[in-house]
Amino acid sequence: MDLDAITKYSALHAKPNGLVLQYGTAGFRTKAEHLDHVMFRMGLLAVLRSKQTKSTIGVMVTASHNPEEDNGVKLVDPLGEMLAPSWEEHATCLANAEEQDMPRVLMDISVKAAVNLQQDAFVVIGRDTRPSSEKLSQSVIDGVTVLEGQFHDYGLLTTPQLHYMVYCRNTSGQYGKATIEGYCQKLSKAFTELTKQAFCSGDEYRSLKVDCANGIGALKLREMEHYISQELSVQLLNDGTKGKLNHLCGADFVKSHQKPPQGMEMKPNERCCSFDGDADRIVYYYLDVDGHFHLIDGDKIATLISSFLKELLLEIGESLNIGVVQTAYANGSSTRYLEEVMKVPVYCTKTGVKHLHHKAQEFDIGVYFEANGHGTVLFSKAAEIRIKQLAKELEDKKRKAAKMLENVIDLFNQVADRQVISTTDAERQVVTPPGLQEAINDLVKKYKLSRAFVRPSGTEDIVRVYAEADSQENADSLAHAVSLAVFQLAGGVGEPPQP
Ligand code: G16
Repeated sequence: MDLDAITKYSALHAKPNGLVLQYGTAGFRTKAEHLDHVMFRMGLLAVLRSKQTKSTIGVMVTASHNPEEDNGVKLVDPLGEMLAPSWEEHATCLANAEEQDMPRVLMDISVKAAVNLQQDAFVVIGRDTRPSSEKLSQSVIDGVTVLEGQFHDYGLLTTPQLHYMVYCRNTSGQYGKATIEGYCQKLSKAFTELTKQAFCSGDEYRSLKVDCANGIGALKLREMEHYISQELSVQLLNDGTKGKLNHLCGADFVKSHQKPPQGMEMKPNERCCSFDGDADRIVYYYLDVDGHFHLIDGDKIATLISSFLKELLLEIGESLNIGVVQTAYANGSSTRYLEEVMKVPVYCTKTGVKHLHHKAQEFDIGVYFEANGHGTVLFSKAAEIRIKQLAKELEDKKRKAAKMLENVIDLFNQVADRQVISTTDAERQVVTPPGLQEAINDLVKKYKLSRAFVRPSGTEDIVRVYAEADSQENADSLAHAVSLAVFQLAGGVGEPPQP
């Protein structure tokens, strides 16, 4: 390691004194102007991680659902999954080291993690469409280069595409070609075949309006469009030509406001969906004939997918175990339906794809979705081999069901001061400040079929309050009462929350 070169280049990406950031729910996230040093250092860290794992590592420059002024960075581990927790700690130490200490902290990490510095390193980089992303991804490249790592800059990419590229490269192309073309071919082939097998007739099933949150989803869906145009006609809205990223549109807006995004005119029964800023969330929605808005969020997507998979397994007579993983944000009725009607075991983890992904790996088929629209289905290697074998061996209807499952495998890109509030029990119970949990319990008792919890966001400087009850009015009223309790007991600043 050339410590002199590191010191010299680091000074060009100097850390503002005293700035402290945490590797949060999905990497580092804050205002873009505070991130230059973090990006440079994550370039360095990606090289160490690559040397240690002898694999390609991914770096994604994005702040996903956050406002356009924010940015962020997340590292992608060798099998396309989120960075291992022990390395999140290294990332936090390195990002927060004062300028003069940084080379020493870097050395400490490589000793602690037993990194062989002679090993080659390869890093792939992607970025979203934020105005700040291009310059920040150049800072990542500077970090990679100063440690003599090799890299490939994919430029504009969705987060799932970067996960895909990492996985392809680390399986020597077995999973697919590590190019946009390879990505489009793999997914569109599975989608086309599955659509044919699923036997859906009628034009209403073949068209979809897509709100692209004024982000990368628009560019990438356009590239994908001609691969799937026989099966699906897509109309792109909020494609970034005029509006601001995630502003009054996108999956987070639609989910939290329970209404269509700006710019989306909906007729009854038209099929619509929204991505978020880096296109790793999706929520669907439609208007019924009476003009009522219906949201198919992550909870409902998980339910639909698990019933579909259960039907196929029943058809082929195979008893692979399915498990569904949710977070505390899952609506209680979706959990009850999955457990009591569908008889599928449901598990609750902390917020963050990394937690759900980890749990879902315990099953033959692990379905995981956050209510906000992140999710996928994971098939264990053994389940995948068995399904492929059955698709060859079985006959007629059974063979068709096995073939559909085979396509489902390919369709899912499987790749697995608010801090005064601390929580436990998968974030459903408050530990500190004292008295807050008791106050929430008392409020919840006043409403039927109710549930509420609070937690500090890991991506924004806010406390999230969740409430559910037997009616919208009661849920809103409970949410307001809980927000007031947070304001009073956790040292709220400014005006108390308004109903
Ligand atoms: C990220 C994470 C998600 C999480 C969301 C909100 O999403 O990947 O797992 O649900 O942040 O997290 P928090 O409630 O801690 O702010 P995204 O789409 O912004 O990357």
